[in-house]
Amino acid sequence: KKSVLATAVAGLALCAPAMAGNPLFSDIFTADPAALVDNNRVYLYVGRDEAKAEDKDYLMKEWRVYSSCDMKNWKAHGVPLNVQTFAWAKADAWAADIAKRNGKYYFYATVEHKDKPGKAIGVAVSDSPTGPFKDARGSAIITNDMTKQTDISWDDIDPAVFIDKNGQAYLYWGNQVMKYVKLKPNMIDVDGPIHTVAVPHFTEATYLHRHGNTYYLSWSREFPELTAYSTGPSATGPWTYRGVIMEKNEKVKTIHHAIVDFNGKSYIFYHNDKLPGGGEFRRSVAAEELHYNPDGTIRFIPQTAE
Ligand code: FUB
Repeated sequence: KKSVLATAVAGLALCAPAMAGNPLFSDIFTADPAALVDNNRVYLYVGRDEAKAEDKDYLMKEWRVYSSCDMKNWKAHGVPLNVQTFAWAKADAWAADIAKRNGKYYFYATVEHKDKPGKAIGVAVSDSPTGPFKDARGSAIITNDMTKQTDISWDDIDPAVFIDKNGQAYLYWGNQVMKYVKLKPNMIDVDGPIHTVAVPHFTEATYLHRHGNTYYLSWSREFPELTAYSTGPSATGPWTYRGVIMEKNEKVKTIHHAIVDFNGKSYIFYHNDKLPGGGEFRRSVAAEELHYNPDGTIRFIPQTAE
């Protein structure tokens, strides 16, 4: 029989920061990571790529959630929500992001709208990071009206939610044009006008985080995509372009990322095509440690198999 001390030490060893091999999950194809650190665990939300090898488009119906206390051992928690969670949506569980406020978890998700043109963003809520989530407002928080000549049906995708130190929440999103809007404290309504942000070669997959007193706005640039970033003194800039932190993938053109601090280290999650049988519509989520230089810039991150 193990002593209480031995059990505690074993538990600690299990939760010492380590890195699992990449890709993180090998039972299914996964894409578009979103991450949340909560109660000493990192929760990783991914879209499930269900396309067959010969398919020429995404087939994504649900999100999956995994969690870890050490970045090495991942627990699968199943399907916290899917396209049907939003009665007004008809397909495409594309990229998402999550935030916690007042003990509730708010999940912002890209889906194809049933009645409005193209993609829209919904928000679902749960009392637990592993779900189940339910539609928080019964309608999309962001829709595409296709009123401008330049509008494309997928320009309202890839939400990134950020809650600032003063409690103000922001939703960033977009494809080709980066947009953001303030959120009301209820996290489910927008507060004020939609703004656009000009960053070099913006494609999609906006991400906003803070490290120390610096705000980091990152995104996928060009196509095939590289991960690039700017820094600024506030959640709305002004932004100074700092360069590329991750090179494009070998085969798959997208790379969608998320960045978190966890257990005293920083990590970037992204997707590539490294799971056997992988490809454009059969992606796999991976993680790397991310290092900040003393001047606050981010060191270039090579992709590894570790
Ligand atoms: O997974 C579908 C779309 O591909 C995402 O919304 C984009 O970020 C890109 O990864």
